[in-house]
Amino acid sequence: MPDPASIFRSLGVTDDPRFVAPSSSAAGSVTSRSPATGDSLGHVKLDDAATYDRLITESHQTFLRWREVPAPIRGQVVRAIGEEFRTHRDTLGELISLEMGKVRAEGIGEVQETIDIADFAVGLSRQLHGITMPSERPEHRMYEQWLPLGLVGVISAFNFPNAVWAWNAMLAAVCGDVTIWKPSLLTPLTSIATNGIAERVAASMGHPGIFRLVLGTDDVIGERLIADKRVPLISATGSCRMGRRVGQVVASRLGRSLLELGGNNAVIVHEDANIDLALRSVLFSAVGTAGQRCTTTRRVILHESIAEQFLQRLVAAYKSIRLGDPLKEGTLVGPLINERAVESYLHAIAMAKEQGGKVLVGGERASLPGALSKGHFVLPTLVRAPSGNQLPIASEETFAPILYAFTYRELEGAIAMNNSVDQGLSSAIFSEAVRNTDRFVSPSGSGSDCGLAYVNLGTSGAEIGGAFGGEKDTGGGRESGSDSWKAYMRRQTCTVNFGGKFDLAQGIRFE
Ligand code: UN1
Repeated sequence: MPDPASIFRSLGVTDDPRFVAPSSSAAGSVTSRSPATGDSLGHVKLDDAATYDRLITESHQTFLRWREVPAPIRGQVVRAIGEEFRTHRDTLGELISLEMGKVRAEGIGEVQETIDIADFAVGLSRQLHGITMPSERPEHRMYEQWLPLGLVGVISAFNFPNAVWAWNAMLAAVCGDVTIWKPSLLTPLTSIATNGIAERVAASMGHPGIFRLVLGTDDVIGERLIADKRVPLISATGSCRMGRRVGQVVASRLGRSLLELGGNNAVIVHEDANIDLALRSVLFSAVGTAGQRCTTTRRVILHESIAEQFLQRLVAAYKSIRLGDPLKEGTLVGPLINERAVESYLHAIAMAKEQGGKVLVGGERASLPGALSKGHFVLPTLVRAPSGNQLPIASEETFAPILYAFTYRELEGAIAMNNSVDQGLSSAIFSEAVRNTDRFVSPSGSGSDCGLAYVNLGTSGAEIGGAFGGEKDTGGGRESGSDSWKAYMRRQTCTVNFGGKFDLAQGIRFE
């Protein structure tokens, strides 16, 4: 097993006093464990309230300096950070794989996503443009400008311990903001490495303190951060339950929140679909990252004419999945993050059976030999809903590789099923006919009600260029590409009178 201390050394991140080697112990710390073996990877000392407070005060001072740096120059700092992630992509990807449990290729893919958003942010640093509009008064001019916002609090989950920070932090940096990152305590080593790389590069270019990491519990740090008026934006990625809390607290202080919460994503496979394509796509979307993406396919809605054939082939594919050590070449599915996740998986399967669902493949904990015997492995599972499609457990998001299969006769019914859950993140349709695919993404909005809609692709694996996020209980926020950067800036409408005459809008006379 690679050793985190030597990974930190090769990444040039050796100065975080919060990291304690696995062989030592430290009071007030949490232990990071490999989900594949249960072994300790090291301990992390948690920050307390006083440290948090000092960090926010310092960060405000940093912000006052950083916002004076012209945006394209800020972009050069982000460019250098992106280059450093490029250099260390594979090593950092392996650390993600080690600590979070996703397979090596996906760990590396996650760092690639960080590199991509850094590139995007560099371009953006010369394009943070506002519009101009004509004034109704002579010799007046109106325009909008976008200004740095301040401190941006980023709360992230264990499943994307590197890229979700980058979606926020790379944009925030070019926008002139300082990022305060509170990562999941299930993946603290990845966050120390990630933030450490960015901070080291920025500091070497004369800009220390733009990227701050605060490690602590929800009680001590999370609650303080979301209630803190000095932090105008909280961007939170995680469960709907967490997002509700964040949304309420931030709204009560009239702050701004950007919420990217749970998904319950469906794929519709129509009778005229390219079945080979649909099978491969559904398989990756449903079992990739062991079902622990917010974009994981959790429901497959099959046209009744192809359902039997599709399920048979899917069962065969599930049986051939190589489950095991995420760092080993050829493994397709690694472990779940911890024992609690295994319990949720087992609970959902028990509920599905009770509700009349039929487990077609999987449905139990996987026992692997040797060092992996203490890992949190489960079998990827396919459950067929009873006829009539009543399977209430399928409306819940269980963060595990469980796919529920439903059938339909008319496309309208399939779209209604797609939209029938509380969450609205990702969705997909497979069909070779534009009549069906464009019905799914109809400009009237009567198709998929999700923030992401795919045609002939699975529900996961978004590119960074688009705005990422969803509707309903998914929280409505948009991160990453397109114009998501606007969330990290404040808008100012400027009206200039260059004529020197007193002239009121709306034709009001005030003589
Ligand atoms: C998440 O699971 O929180 O679209 C993010 C995807 C990835 C991002 C997932 N690009 O699957």
